[in-house]
Amino acid sequence: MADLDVVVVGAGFAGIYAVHALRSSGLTVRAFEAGGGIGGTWFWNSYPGARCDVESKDYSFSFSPELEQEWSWSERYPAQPEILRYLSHVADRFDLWPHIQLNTRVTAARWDDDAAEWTVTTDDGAVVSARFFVSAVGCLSAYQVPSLPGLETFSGTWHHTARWPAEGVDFAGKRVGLIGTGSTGIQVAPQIAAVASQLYVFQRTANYAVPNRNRPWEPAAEREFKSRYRQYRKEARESFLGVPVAGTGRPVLAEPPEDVQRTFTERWQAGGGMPFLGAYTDLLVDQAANDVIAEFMRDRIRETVSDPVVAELLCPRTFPVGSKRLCQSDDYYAMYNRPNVTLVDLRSTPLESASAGGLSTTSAFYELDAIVFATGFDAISGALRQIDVRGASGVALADRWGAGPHAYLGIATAGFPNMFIVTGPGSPSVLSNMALSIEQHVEWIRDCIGYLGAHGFTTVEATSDAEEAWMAHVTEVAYSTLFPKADSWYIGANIPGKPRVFTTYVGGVGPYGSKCDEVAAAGYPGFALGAP
Ligand code: N01
Repeated sequence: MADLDVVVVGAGFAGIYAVHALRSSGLTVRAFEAGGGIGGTWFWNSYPGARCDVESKDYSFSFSPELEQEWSWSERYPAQPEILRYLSHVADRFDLWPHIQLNTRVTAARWDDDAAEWTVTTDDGAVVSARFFVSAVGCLSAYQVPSLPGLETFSGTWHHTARWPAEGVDFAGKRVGLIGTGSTGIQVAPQIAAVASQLYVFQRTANYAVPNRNRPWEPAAEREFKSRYRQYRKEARESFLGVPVAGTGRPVLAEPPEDVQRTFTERWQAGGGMPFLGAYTDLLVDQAANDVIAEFMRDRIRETVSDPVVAELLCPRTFPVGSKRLCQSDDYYAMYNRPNVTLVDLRSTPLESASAGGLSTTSAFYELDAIVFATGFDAISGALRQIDVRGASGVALADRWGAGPHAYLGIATAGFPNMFIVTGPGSPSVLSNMALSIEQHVEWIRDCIGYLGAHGFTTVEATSDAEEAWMAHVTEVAYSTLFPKADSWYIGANIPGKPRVFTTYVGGVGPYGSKCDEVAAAGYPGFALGAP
């Protein structure tokens, strides 16, 4: 008999809720977390300026009406320390700590065909068996530092934003080089510029950012909102992104230009990426429509950045707006008006190497005391592939996913019985409100395990046919949009040699949830259920 019913890997939003939901249904559960604290991505990414780009009222658990009433967010967009305090409160309130083992990395998981259980090995050498193996490793956990010749000789300090020292980094009076201008780079840059003597931003691809318009959540507004929280959560589950967004419901190309300007300006003033991209129905499916929003955004950059040459370098031109994560910042573009900030264009002068004193491009040497890498992640599949996961007949997950990650409904992959992936490849995951998508997945997994027990089954495994058909659908929907046009981490383009496969389901959170519900209600077609 297995030691546990379920082993969960990770204790971020997904692992925390998995522990709670599965325990509440009577199962024995242990979560292993590599970090020294809970929080997952929010534990590791403690760089200055780290803040969620989904509003706190959305980026929070909905499973407990009491929890959502008693917790008060201080701001519209939650900062990293506040998210960690929230998750810690959740762990206290629901007594989850005894079931989470910190500072423990899962190194291997092996399915035993005969015993019909998983054997899980951790980096302290311990081995535990479980009937089910739930990956809650997160989509953005395996960070990447680009191979930069000479980095080992650099005499200053360097850090990746996803492994930020808990004690912080003192940039006061330092010359700092920042590589990367994605969501992270755009958040951390103004914070460094405020204290460093000089900040060089090494930009390979200019990026779009909309204002946050972050502000405190006033008590009166909070009270009013909380009086209708339940209804709001329901609307969120049925929505496209996992956040109810009111669009005009019309295509931008059919709209008079003055109305378009007014609509975009209003949404720009209100702040936030989702309402901006959700303003019109064709922005993410029609290049001509996207060109309209792109030009509006480039105009905002030009009117913010005083040096016209720098402004033009900051104007994105190589991908449709929204096909990479739309960044959010109230101070990124204006930062370039500071005398201590220099933009280095890596398109015209690529980065060549590091040396003891700094970084060299093909045209100049930059003397630096510190380097910050905001260079992203081996996303979606990277963290799970770092574990030696072996399914039926000893097949390695890394081999099974050699041509790209795939999973039926984004939850389970053929050949790996009793293994579930929270927000895995083929689910809306990173293109949705992750907190909500995590809850939906965890509840589906809990109900599936409950169904097996109630009907005398012990194993569940996605069939190859169902998985293939689902991934074909995921691909078809993706290629009806502009998303695949970008060289983004969504499609694996940021990792040398990674297969170019778009694995996020962009058919909408609401329709996706209905499909999952239908599968459960019909007795799990597309899955093979087995009895002893
Ligand atoms: O990573 P990224 P991120 N030389 O991959 C550059 C979430 N998130 O950590 O575009 C030079 O987006 C790379 O350049 P290019 C969010 O989902 C959310 O910023 O490949 N540059 C790019 O500029 C987000 O999408 C929040 O040409 C190199 C940057 O590094 C996801 O995390 C906050 C390079 C990487 O951008 C990842 O964001 C933060 C090289 N060799 C993150 N290699 C919020 O909620 C890479 N780059 C607000």
